Amino acid sequence: MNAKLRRLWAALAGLISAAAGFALAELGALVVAPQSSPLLAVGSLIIDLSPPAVKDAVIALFGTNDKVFLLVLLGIVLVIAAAGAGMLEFRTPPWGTVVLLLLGGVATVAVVSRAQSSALWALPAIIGTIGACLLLRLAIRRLHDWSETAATMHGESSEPGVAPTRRSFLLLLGGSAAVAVVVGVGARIANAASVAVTTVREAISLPKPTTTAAPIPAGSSLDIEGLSPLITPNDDFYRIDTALQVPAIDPSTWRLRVTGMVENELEISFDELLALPLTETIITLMCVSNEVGGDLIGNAVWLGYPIRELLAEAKPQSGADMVLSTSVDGFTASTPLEILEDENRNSILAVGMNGAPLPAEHGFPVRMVVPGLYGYVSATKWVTELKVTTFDDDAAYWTHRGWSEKGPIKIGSRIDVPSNRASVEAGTVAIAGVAWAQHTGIRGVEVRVDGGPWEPARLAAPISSDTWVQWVHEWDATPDDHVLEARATDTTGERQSGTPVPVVPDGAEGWHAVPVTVR
Ligand SMILES: Nc1nc2c(c(=O)[nH]1)N[C@H]1C(S)=C(S)[C@@H](COP(=O)(O)O)O[C@H]1N2
Ligand SMILES: [Mo]
Repeated sequence: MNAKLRRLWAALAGLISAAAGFALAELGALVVAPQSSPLLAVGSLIIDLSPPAVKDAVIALFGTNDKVFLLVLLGIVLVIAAAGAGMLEFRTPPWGTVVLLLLGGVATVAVVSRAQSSALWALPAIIGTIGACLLLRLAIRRLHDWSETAATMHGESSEPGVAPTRRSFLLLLGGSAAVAVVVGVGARIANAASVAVTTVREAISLPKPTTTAAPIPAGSSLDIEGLSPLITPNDDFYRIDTALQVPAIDPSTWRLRVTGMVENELEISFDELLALPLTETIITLMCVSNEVGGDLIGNAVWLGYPIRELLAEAKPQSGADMVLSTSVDGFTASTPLEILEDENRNSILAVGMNGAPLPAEHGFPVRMVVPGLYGYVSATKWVTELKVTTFDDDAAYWTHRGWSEKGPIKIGSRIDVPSNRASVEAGTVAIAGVAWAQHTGIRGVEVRVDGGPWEPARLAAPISSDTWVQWVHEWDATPDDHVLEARATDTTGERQSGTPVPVVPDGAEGWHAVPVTVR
């Protein structure tokens, strides 16, 4: 192998390593945040940093193609730098690696300097940089092996000793290139799509509700530090789904179809849905997988259209007893038809959450919310179809996996303060938390210390039977280790059971017990 050929192979190794790094970063951005992709971040940084004179000149020359020009220029610079890194690494290691590290450093700075970035956004660029450096070192080592065996064999590449070293270099390079192109392009397209949907979402202004939720009663929020807020902010709302990547749905292409055992199959677009009289309703959503004391529960103000109205228009046939809702990602939930048709239950197709369009991870543009049922049998996000059917004929995603086909939420309560294993000062200590019995309502909560007598807690004014309620109990704490427990009673008199039951197949049971130390 002559020197020129070696340099060429080394340059190619540099290029493919950089490409693999970018692909890895795009893949990371799929998980972290689409805006954390270094490719566009570097472009934006250059736009922001270039002096106005340069910008004007570029715009004068290329007009509206200025961005294209910039990206092409950036691409050329990157190709030269990456190829150079390969050649440097071959001749004077580790200088090629240093060049890649520098490029990665610039990309990382570009990402974290973007508007609204978080420190986490640096991760894709860092992972990509590490991947690129490792690949470059490995590839160059193999190139050395190949060129050394070739040299000892007097350059006879047909010699048996040369073939394996050559093959392992070419395989590494070819394999990495193929994976980088497939993964990189795929992930880039997905990231671009979700950035586009984010932009669309931010431009949406939701209509005012025709029916507003009754005002939240005074005194329903207790002012106790550490107690869960009555309304859970969107950013703190628990998220549970099977989606590896949050679906990116353009609302202008979104349709909901009502199908199956109905007189009138129907289809509705997002704009048509927004034009209907919308209802505002406060509902506490909860996951069946919530352990006793867990945080897979949240309360939000939802804006949406009553599902019963849509069903009334579709006219379910007699014999139907279930609605199988399907998400764009294939997830399904089975909800009793009777519950969705119930005049006294605000089951809605939600478009808004706490005054904003649904966040992408909570089902943008449209999801279901049903009071009183666990999310897995009712709260389909990114919903696209409601099939009226029967429990005999159809089963939902989690039913196939061993969970109960029906999932009414069980009565429960949680102690928020003092927190688990907290150390508190002796004297009056507020024991406070939340309790829920969705669509039935909470009558009371009791608290006990060290298995002693149950004492009634003070309930805050509830918003409605569909929401959780806050409670507090003033405890005269004496120095020692103690265990606090709480139990709730619903408005029918049913008391929360203390016998532990696991979450599978239809929700956990038991009292939340919190050990604390009083000093
Ligand atoms: N498309 C889709 N919708 C889904 C799920 C899912 O996996 N995919 N999970 C359900 C479950 S188990 C719960 S508890 C709720 C959670 O909703 P959240 O993530 O908005 O809190 O969504 C429900 N809707
Ligand atoms: Mo869930």
